[in-house]
Amino acid sequence: MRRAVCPGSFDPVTNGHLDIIGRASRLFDEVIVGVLINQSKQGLFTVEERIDMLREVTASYDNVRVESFRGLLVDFCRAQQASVLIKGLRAVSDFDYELQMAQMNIGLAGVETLFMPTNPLYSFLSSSLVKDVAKWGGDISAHVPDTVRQQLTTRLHPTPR
Ligand code: COD
Repeated sequence: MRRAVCPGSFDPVTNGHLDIIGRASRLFDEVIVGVLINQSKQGLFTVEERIDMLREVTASYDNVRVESFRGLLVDFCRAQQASVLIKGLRAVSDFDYELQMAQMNIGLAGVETLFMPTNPLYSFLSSSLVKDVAKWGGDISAHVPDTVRQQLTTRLHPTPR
């Protein structure tokens, strides 16, 4: 079985992430979305909330599964019996660090990284930017699925009691 991992923080998932996950699901028998548990960085959403959102928005893909991991990504790949990582590349600025990680991951455990060019519609999109725009009341409806937009609004602008 050809199995690939799409790793990330997904705090929260954006349409850019979803585009990469959907395209990967057409190339591999199974795609595992790996959500990093990062104890040194607190996100806006808990890992459980991020997983719930990811499961909801990938529910239409039969061959996509969402899991969390801590520690090294290559250890997660080994545990999932996946030898390929899929990463989206937005711009040249992404490439430098992604190349370093790809080379480290192949050296550590022989895990290959395949890069997919971002859909031009989403080439400027990141979770951080979406959170910033949402924080100041900007329209993010073109950038995240509706359920994510609603949860961002509730988290950032709770109704006063
Ligand atoms: N268009 C296309 N792709 C996108 C877009 C977009 N608009 N936005 C994000 N992506 C893709 C990128 O490929 C990105 O890598 C991935 O989605 C996830 O993005 P984020 O921002 O949610 O996640 P990151 O970049 O914080 O995730 C980093 C990892 C979790 C992959 C990394 O920190 C990691 O591997 N950590 C585990 C520890 C480890 O193994 N360290 C050693 C590495 S060599």
